[in-house]
Formats: sequence, structure tokens, C-alpha cells
Amino acid sequence: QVPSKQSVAIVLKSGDKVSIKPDHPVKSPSDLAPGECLLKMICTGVCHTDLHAALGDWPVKPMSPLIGGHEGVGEIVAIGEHTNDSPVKVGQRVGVKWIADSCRDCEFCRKGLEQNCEKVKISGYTVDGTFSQYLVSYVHSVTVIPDELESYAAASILCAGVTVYRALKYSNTGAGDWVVLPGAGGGLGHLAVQYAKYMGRRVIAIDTGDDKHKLVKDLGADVWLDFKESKDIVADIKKATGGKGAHAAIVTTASSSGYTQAVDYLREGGSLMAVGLPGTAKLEASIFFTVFKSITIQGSYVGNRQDAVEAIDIAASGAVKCFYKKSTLSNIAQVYEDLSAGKIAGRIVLDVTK
Ligand code: 8ID
Ligand code: ZN
Repeated sequence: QVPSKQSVAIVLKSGDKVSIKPDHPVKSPSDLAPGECLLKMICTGVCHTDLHAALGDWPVKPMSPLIGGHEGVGEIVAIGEHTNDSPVKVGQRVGVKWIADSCRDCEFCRKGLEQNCEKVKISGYTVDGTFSQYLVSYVHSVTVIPDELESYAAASILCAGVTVYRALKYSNTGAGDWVVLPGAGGGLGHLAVQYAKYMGRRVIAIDTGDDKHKLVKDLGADVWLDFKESKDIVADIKKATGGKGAHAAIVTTASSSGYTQAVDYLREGGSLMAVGLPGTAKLEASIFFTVFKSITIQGSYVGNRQDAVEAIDIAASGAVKCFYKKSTLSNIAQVYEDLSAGKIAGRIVLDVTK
């Protein structure tokens, strides 16, 4: 019952417009290697990373042609012959994340840094991604989606959710601490607001426009700052935090402007968690005050399998909800345009069957 052809969204070479290819081959179940599984995809979120990949604007280049997408949900329809110890079975609903597969045996995997695996496979970057109707994935790396969590609500937890959940987890903050979220109205940011509130943090959300303002306030942000209207972000944050500054900043802007001044508005001992990924910008911070204020600057890159399970469990409990609008795979070019223009509050999740 697995067809031989499928529709995929493809970028033929970096910078080209994304287009739909209706006759892309589907790997036959009998050709699956041990450890591989074939998923019939249901839906996929669109992350700003997919736009970076389509444009090829990062120093590490994606495959070409490129089938992007890395936060999708599908049903397992086949598992490669001679697969040993599969933790999943045919018929289960699972999620595909940025880390499509890791070796689980190299130094970095052993340290829990599967993201940095020496043999890492990256969805929609070095292997085909979720902008497809059938996808080869890996039994040891897919994330099981609990029954309570519907597929559209789960999709963006697999990248946006996992990423901000892990960044918060390692931000060295506690309950009641102030966390600043530049990019709070975007895909990652609006989930960061919710994970932060769930963890008992107080949130200063920074973004722009009425839609994003309303969204983050509805999600529980304590303070809103519009970066296009504020005359002095540092002063505004100091004021909101009793003069002392924030305990952490989790920067999820796709442009470097969201990083500016973070060291200035953090209090002593604070953490700057770098998450947003402009391709070429340098991080500008005062060396003197980074030292003098005992500031930690830390890169935070998606998450490992355990982070994914934790982030999904919290979403399944109902504590964190992706705010998404539905669209279709065939509409993906428009979604990229809107993402690029900063028009999307929350996420767009695509029905891959249309
Ligand atoms: O593992 C990682 N570190 C990881 C994982 C997933 C995504 C990193 N990312 C990266 C993406 O590649 C992208 O560079 O995080 C960035 C944000 O991804 P996203 O949340 O999917 O993008 P979005 O929905 O467009 O949200 C970005 C928000 O930033 C706001 C925009 O208005 C938008 O709402 N923003 C910008 I651009 N400049 C800002 C500023 N100076 C700003 N908000 C506050 N201050
Ligand atoms: Zn992503």
C-alpha cells in the first residue's frame, strides 16, 4: 500500500525558490536498511532554520537539491529487515527532529551531545526532511508521540520546543528568576514563554507588533517590550527587574540585533543563551563586563533524545501549547515569504497530504 511516488517540497539549489515535485520516489520498504523505518508523514512545522537552509545563508552548507523540514509527525509504515532491538513498531505515531540520527557511540554521543555526533544525520539538511509525504527515518532516533498529543500540536515541539526547553534547562536559573526572551513572538520564542512560565520563571518578552504582543501576553509573559518602540531596552529591563537586570536571556532571533546589549541587561552571574542563528554575525559583548559581572555565554543547539522526550511530555500534559496556523505543503513558498517578513506569530504547520 506504499506508493512508489510522492509529492515533496524541494529547493533545487541554494537560493532558488522552493517548488513542489509531484513524482519524487518513495523508498520501497524492502530496500530499508537495518535501523531505518519508513514514515507516512502527517504534518510538519516550518522553522526559520528551513528558510536559512533554502537560502544557503549559513557557513555550513546544506545538501543540494534539498528537501527541507525537521519538525514533523508521521506513522511508521515499515521497519527495515534485520533491525535489532527496535524501540518502536509499525503503526506507531512518531516525531522527526533536526537530529535525524546519531551514532550513539562517539565521544559526543556518550556525553549526551547527540547534536554534535561525529556521524550525525540532520533532517532537511544532510538527509531528506519532513517536507515530504513519505520519509526514511531511524528507529533509535524518532520520538514517540503520546496519544494525548495530536500531531499538529506535537510537530513544532520537535524542534522549536526541544530547543528552547533545553536552553532554559541549562540557563542556570531558578523559580522566580527573570528570563528575557528576544524573539518571543516567533516559533521558538512563543514556546520559550510557556516553558519558562511552566518552570516558574518570570518572563520579559521582546518582539514587535500587535499580534505578537497579544500572543505572548495570552501565554503569560510578565513584561512586554517592543524592540521597535523601546528607546532603551537595557533601561526598560533594569526597571522591570528592580534595578538589577535579568538572570538569563534566551535569544531566538534570526538576526543578530536580538543579541545586542544582552550582557548589559543581565545581572551579575547571568547567562546569555545563544539560540538564534544569523549566518555570519559576530557576537558583540563587552569582554570587561562579561568578566566583571561573571556572565556565562553559552551556545545551545537543539537537544538530544532525552530533551525531546521531556519537551514532548510537558506538551502532552497540556502545560505548553504550540500556537499554530494550518497550511499546506503546496503553500510553502508563501510561508517562507511570511517568515522572512516577520509576519508569523507562533508557527505554521503544514498538512503534507495537500
Ligand atoms: O538549535 C538551535 N539553536 C536552533 C533551533 C531552531 C531554530 C536555532 N534556531 C534558529 C533559527 O535558525 C532562527 O535563526 O532560531 C532562529 C529563530 O527561529 P524561529 O523561532 O523559527 O524564527 P521566527 O519564527 O522567525 O522568530 C524570530 C522572531 O524574532 C523576532 C521576529 O519578529 C520573530 O518574531 N525578532 C527579530 I528578526 N529581531 C528581533 C529583535 N531585535 C526580534 N525580537 C526581538 N528583538
Ligand atoms: Zn528548527
